[in-house]
Amino acid sequence: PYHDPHCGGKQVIVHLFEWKWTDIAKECERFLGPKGFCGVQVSPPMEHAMITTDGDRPWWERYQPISYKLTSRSGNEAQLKDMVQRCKAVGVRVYVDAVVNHMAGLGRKGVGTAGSTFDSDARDFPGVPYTKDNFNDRSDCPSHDGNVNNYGDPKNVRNCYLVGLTDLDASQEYVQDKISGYFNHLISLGVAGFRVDAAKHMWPKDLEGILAKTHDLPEGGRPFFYHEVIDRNDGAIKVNEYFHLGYVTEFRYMQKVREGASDLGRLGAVYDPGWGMAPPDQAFVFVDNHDTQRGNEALTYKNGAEYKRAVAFTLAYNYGFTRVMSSYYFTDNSAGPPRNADMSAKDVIIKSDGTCDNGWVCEHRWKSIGNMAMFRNAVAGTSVDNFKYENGVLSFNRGNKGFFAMGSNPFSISVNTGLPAGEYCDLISECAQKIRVDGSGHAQVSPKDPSDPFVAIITQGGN
Ligand code: AAO
Repeated sequence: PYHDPHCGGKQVIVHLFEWKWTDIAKECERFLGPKGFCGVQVSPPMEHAMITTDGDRPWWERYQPISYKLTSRSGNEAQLKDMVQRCKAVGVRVYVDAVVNHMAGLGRKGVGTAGSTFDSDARDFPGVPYTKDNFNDRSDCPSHDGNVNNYGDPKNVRNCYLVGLTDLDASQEYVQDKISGYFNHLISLGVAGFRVDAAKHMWPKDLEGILAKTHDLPEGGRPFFYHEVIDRNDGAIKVNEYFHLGYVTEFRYMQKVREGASDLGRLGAVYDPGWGMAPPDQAFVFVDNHDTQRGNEALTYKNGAEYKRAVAFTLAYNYGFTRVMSSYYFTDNSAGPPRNADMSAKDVIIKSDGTCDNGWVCEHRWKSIGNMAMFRNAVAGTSVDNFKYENGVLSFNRGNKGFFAMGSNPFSISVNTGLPAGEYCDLISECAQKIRVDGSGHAQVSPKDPSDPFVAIITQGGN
């Protein structure tokens, strides 16, 4: 019931990490709507702590809630509402990164981004309000220091403090009312769904209570939910505990696709049910996210061509519900978004060639990524056929609706596309070339731009 993103059957979300609401509204209108994106995951919109480290404000301050007032580093409530409505008007929905497992970290006190006072050590957050009684205390948590430190014990994972963040007791009806009240406020503004941050650290039955108090969307239907549950088959918490509550993040996909991006033949086995991976209709998948792009395991924009292969493949293949990452350039893992002297985030500037400026990477505007949303929409529901890896080129068709090929190098292949005869636009080149399919389904296929070795064609609206 929580699996419908409410975007008219479209299939791809982009995470515009740390973008301002005013910039996201424009991006919906000028790019995401026309390119067929289903929606945007936005950074946490609630009031958060302001943390200064080395003269900068780290991105992660936004994962330390002070209240559910909608003033954050990305903008205020009026700007949020304007964004949500303008995006919706062009068919793009907004999904909120919901930080509700905890409030700000121990040792912090002061004023949040909306002006509310707080004192974490006293567990006092008058902007909600939450008081000491609304938090888990040491008697609920079996760890020696009060922090999450044993992923083999569900009680430790869910009742102790994740990296010292004050852990709410969401079994309380009062806490469930406050969290669902936050969701309902956002839903009334037009938000279509939520990423539940640190859902692994929340008891599924507490989430059930919160979701039961969460309203339908104004246009009808349950909001879309996807839960951040890191299950690498190495702990007590399993993704399947959350299946009835929405999609679950599938971190094993991240590993599989990284391995496959440098050894393309392995991409046929990215979904490994034997490893406990969530089935396709439960798995929320991505090549990297805002955490993993700061670790050393995932492919990111810094990997260039290999990254493009991983993302383009993810969008071409038929596993899971897909999210594309859109970043800002960074070297310091804590560094916040590109900013002005007054700490506000810089505007996203679009250059004449369609790429971004002012420190924003905009992976979603790279041709072999942004143009694949249309492909995934057009082939939804079809199987992967004629999966082939030959002479350094990976190719397959999606039923009789689409054909995709990519290589580590430029290529030219004669191949059975599985498509009916016709002339189809190559989506990657934005129709700068057409691919001619003959009566037997065969075509001669090569990338238009040798430095971007991808070809994608669809039958529906694609010629
Ligand atoms: C900041 C400071 C802290 C300070 C704290 C409180 O950095 O030093 O103590 O404030 O003042 C973000 C930042 C944090 C930041 C926090 C609050 O990342 O650094 O803390 O904001 O400002 C676990 C959780 C998962 C979480 C992830 C980071 O399960 O939910 O840690 N992600 C979300 C957000 C994230 C955010 C928060 C949660 C908090 O996406 O941005 O934090 O709101 C294992 C476990 C995982 C665990 C990881 C990392 O996984 O299975 O559950 O994730 O470790 O601790 C191998 C390993 C496996 C490992 C896996 C990771 O497979 O075998 O053990 O890799 O992929």
